[in-house]
Amino acid sequence: MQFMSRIVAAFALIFSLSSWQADADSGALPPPQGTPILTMTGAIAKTNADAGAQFDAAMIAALPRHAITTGTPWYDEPRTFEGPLLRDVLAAVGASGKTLTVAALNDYASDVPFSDALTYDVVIADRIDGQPIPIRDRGPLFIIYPFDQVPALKSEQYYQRSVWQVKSIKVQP
Ligand SMILES: Nc1nc2c(c(=O)[nH]1)N[C@H]1C(S)=C(S)[C@@H](COP(=O)(O)O)O[C@H]1N2
Ligand SMILES: [Mo]
Repeated sequence: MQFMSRIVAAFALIFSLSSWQADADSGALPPPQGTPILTMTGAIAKTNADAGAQFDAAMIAALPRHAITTGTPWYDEPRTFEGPLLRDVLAAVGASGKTLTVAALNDYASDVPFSDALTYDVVIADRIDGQPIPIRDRGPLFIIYPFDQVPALKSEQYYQRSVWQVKSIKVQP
């Protein structure tokens, strides 16, 4: 495991030194039918609105799903967070860049290295223990790293990047 984590760390370093493009998903991005809950802007190849690329809850729910059961600083017990992988959301808009500026409904914002999305199975959770996440419980979208699966992530640096009440992601070169 020690060896593997060194390999992971080495790749993370290499990723951090270059700009990365998510695997471009072919096809157009349809406009949202419902209320947009996530707006992507910046270095993205696909848009569906003047504001950039907007997703409603159904569009987020239609992406491939991934679940992480982990303890976090926000809840006393481990919870199961489910939603698309951050890297799949980036791919869906043809994002390329180095830094993701993730902003929240409460005006918090955090810079997330693009490489985190490739190195770790980071989820943009829209469900907690199988239920939609209310805004008062840090929803509707919550960035969750696999903390229990990769214990090195249990640090203030990654907690700061775990933005809850996510409303927008700006892809910076
Ligand atoms: N939307 C939002 N996400 C956020 C924060 C915040 O204030 N708002 N604080 C960040 C920081 S600095 C940390 S350490 C963790 C834990 O913050 P909390 O204990 O205030 O929830 O959430 C991160 N995500
Ligand atoms: Mo923090």
